[in-house]
Parts: sequence; structure tokens; C-alpha cells
Amino acid sequence: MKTFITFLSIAVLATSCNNSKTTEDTAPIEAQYTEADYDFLAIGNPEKMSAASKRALRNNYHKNEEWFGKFNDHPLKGDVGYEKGVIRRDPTMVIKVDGLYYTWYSKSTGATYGFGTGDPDKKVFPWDKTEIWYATSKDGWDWKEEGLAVTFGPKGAYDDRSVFTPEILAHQGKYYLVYQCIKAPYVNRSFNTVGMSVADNPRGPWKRLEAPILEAAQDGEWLGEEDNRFAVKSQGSFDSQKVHDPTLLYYRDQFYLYYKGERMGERNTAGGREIRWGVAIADNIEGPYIKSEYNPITHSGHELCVWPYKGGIAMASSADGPERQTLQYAPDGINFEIMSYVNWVPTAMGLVTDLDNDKHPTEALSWGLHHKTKVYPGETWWTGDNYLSRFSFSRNRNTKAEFAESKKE
Ligand code: AAL
Repeated sequence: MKTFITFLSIAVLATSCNNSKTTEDTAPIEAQYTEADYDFLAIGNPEKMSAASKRALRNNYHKNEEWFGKFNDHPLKGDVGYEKGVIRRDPTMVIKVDGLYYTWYSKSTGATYGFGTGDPDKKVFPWDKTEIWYATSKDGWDWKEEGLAVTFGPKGAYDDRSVFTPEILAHQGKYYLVYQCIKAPYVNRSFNTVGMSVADNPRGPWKRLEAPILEAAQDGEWLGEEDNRFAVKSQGSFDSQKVHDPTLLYYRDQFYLYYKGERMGERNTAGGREIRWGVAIADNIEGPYIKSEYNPITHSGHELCVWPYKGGIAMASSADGPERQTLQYAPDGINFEIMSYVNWVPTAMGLVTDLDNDKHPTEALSWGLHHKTKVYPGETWWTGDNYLSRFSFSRNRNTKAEFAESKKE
């Protein structure tokens, strides 16, 4: 036993020497791995471990099994499901007020033409010329569309072309919508902003702030005059062109505005599109929001999905990057580690905020909303229609506790 403990100490310390050391990394190996851990991972001889077995221990597959599971999709009833010619997408978190669930989402109608038509009024993307609408439900299945919440700003303002991809935060009796904004004209090289509207009641009226609360860094340099977002002399920060999917959480007595950044001259890398997340933090809910010095805080993910769990922040990383389709956890809301790999992460998840998150690592994922795309034969995804749907998360059948229990019999 002593021999393998010494061998393992060296192996584990060697593999962890490039990472920031936690108490666990530096703890004596006896404290890290027990015979039960080896048995759980079916490692018969700890003196002869394959790279995969060492990685299983290092990545905590014996500890994090409660984070593993599978997402499912279920159609909704009522007004927000598929409707030809109507875009409903990017639902917010689902909040419960006086026994009724509320969600907000981007809504638009009319054909999408793409860029370069020569007519600056033509809709370029499903989320262009979009406003924020809302719907309510008694049971989370049957949704009633209630109407418009936030429309465009006045001509010439930062939000005069499109307001979309909203997120909601209920805080101290008020309601805050944060969302993406586009100022006309919408071109490939547009820089976008994040806006905020405030209401005393989830049914509005909503009052928009005069200025955006977050802006793209705009610190890259375009190459040439052509409207091509991939042609750059330098790329700049991870959020040099876009600040997307704003998601506001009240955390540690401050306001954490998580967001997705897109870079000028975005590349396609090993993980697909070059997408990363950042966070901007404020003492007051209306700002100023200061971008964290630790940005980017992920090297993967697409639409934001974050939730409070046991004093830290958990997240689901969806479509892009080498760590796509993982669940991750940051004890401080900034330093995320992979906890599990999942079959699929629903697009633009809106979590339900009145679930008992701390009960289980994936309790917050019990159910929620996301959007889907109906692509018509012979057409591209962006001429299709988006509609809302419901997801659920099924946990693994055999947790470590159950495994230990079965060994007793
Ligand atoms: C989504 C989101 C943002 C983008 C667009 C609409 O996937 O990342 O909201 O701007 O696509």
C-alpha cells in the first residue's frame, strides 16, 4: 500500500503542478483517494494505472457523479410553441410572482434576408428588428402570451434597431430586464451594447435606461473598408465586437452581469466558433458595471446559463469551444472547473428561479425553457422560425451513495 501511495503522490503532484494549488491538490494522497474511490472507478491496481485512470481521479469522476445526467426536450402547450412566420427565442429565466410563472423572450415577424441586400431596412437575422415580449403560465406547460414588454429606443439611440435576448432579475420588489441592443444600421461589423429596463411590476410599464450598461471593448482593428467581420489587423479582447446574452445575478452583495463575448475577426478553432464568457460586476444594480480582470472566465459556451449553488455559481456550457456540453462550477463565481459532461445543452436555457438549488447540483435544471429552430426544406437556419420549448434533466441512476449502499448488502 505504501509503495502505491508514494507513486501516486508523485504522479498526482506532477499532474497538478501547473494548476493553481487547492488544499486538495496539496493534501497527502491518503486523504485524497480511498480504496472505495478506486473500487468505484474499477481501478484494480493503483500501482499500475493507465492515463485514463489517473485522469479519472484527477478530474474527480469518483466525486462529481451527481453532476452527470441527460437533458430532455418536451413540447409546450399554448401560445409560445411553433408558429409559422413568428420568431420567439432566447427566453429569460422563469420567475414566479403571486403563483404565476413569467418569462420574457425576443419576438419578431417577417422574413429574414441576411446582410448585403443593399436595403438597410431589411431584417438581417431572426433576432433583428425584435422586441421583448412576455408570457405567463400557471403550471409551466401551458403558456399565455401577454404582450409587449420593451420596444426599440428612439431613432438615433443605442437601441433603435433591435432589443433582444433578454434576462430577468427580480430584486427588492423591482424587476430588471437586461438585453442586447443594436443601433441601426445592422451590418456585419456592428458593435452591440447591453441595455436595461426597470419596472415595479412584472407586467410593466418598463422604463429603459438612457445609456447602455455594457459595451463591446472595440479594441481590435478592422482590415480594409469592406463590411467583413472576419477581416482584421488585430482581434483585440475576447469581447471586442459583441457583448451578448447578458445574465444578471445578485451574488455576494453585488450584481454580477455574466455575458458572452465575440471577437472582431472571430476564428474557428479546435472547439468550433471562438466564443468565451466574461463577467462585469457592479455595486449598484443600474451600474456602473466593471469588467472583471479575470475575463475571459470561460473558453467555451454559447448562450449564458448560470445559477447559484452552495455559495458559488454553476453553469452549463453549450454549443461552442473545447469545453462545450459540460456543467461547471466556480466556488467564487469566476474560476469555473468542469464537473460533468452531458449529452446536449438546450439552446438559450431559461432556468426556473424558485427551485431549491442547493438540494442537488442539478436541482436548478429540473425544468425550464429553451428555444428550438424550425428549418424549412432547402433553406438555411436563419430563415427558419424559432419557438419555445421545455427541457428537463434526468439524473444518473447510480450515485456513489447508492454504490456504497449496495456494497453493504
Ligand atoms: C444567440 C445569442 C445572441 C446572439 C443571437 C441572439 O445564440 O448568443 O442572441 O446575438 O444568437
